[in-house]
Amino acid sequence: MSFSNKEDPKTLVLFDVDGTLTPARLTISDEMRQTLKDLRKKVVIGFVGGSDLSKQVEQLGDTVLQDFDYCFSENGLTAYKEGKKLASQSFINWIGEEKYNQLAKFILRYLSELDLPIRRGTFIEFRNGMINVSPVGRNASTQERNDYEKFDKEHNIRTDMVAALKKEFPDIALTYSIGGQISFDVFPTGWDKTYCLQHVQDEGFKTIHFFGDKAYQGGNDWEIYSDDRTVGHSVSSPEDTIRILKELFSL
Ligand code: M1P
Repeated sequence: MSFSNKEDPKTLVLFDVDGTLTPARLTISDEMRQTLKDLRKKVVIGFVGGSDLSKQVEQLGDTVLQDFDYCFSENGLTAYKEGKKLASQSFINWIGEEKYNQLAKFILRYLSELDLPIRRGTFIEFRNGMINVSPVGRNASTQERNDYEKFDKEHNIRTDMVAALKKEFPDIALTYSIGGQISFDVFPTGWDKTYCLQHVQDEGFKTIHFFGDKAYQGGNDWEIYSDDRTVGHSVSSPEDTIRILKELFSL
């Protein structure tokens, strides 16, 4: 067991990123940074997000691999412990080129037929452990993101599209997760945030806390929040996360 420098090395605290450590897609505040620094002296800390590492670096800072004991990108498909990379799997190996082609063609056709007020670029982002599908495109600005999110809620764009994909590909064991503002993630069933727990389950932790803002059925924190291996904390904002941490760990 490493982490012997901590007051309580057998407690791990994992955090979702968007809406939990930072406002959606924005950067970490000084207050959150300091709170995590204080917490890290006491326990082992890590984050688990759906985004890839480059986006988490944008949000959590260039030194993210040094600032957290565990870094789990793409739900743990890309994983680091104490700055060192752990073994990972890939979405494309799992699904195979032929089925992925069918899926991508269906998605692009479906997107091309949607009536949307604006479109930007990068409609399918191909990641190591998943694909991310965005009707407006991942190059949307912050304002365009906010506008799209509102439009999506009014017109059920993403929920309808997920229903269409489920209907079209009932034989592929895929999970569709609407976790952010402008997109949804598509990954093999089981590769949700609980995937990261396999990296820590034999590490001797007695308690694993998880903090997330989408801890409701259908939200992308639900599976890990409700998993028997974690103590789940549902938060409403990064400020709420800080409040609970201060109470729980006497910071
Ligand atoms: O972390 C939540 C989600 O954040 C982004 O979503 P969006 O761009 O739609 O706001 C994406 O990185 C997504 O993969 C992730 O699940």
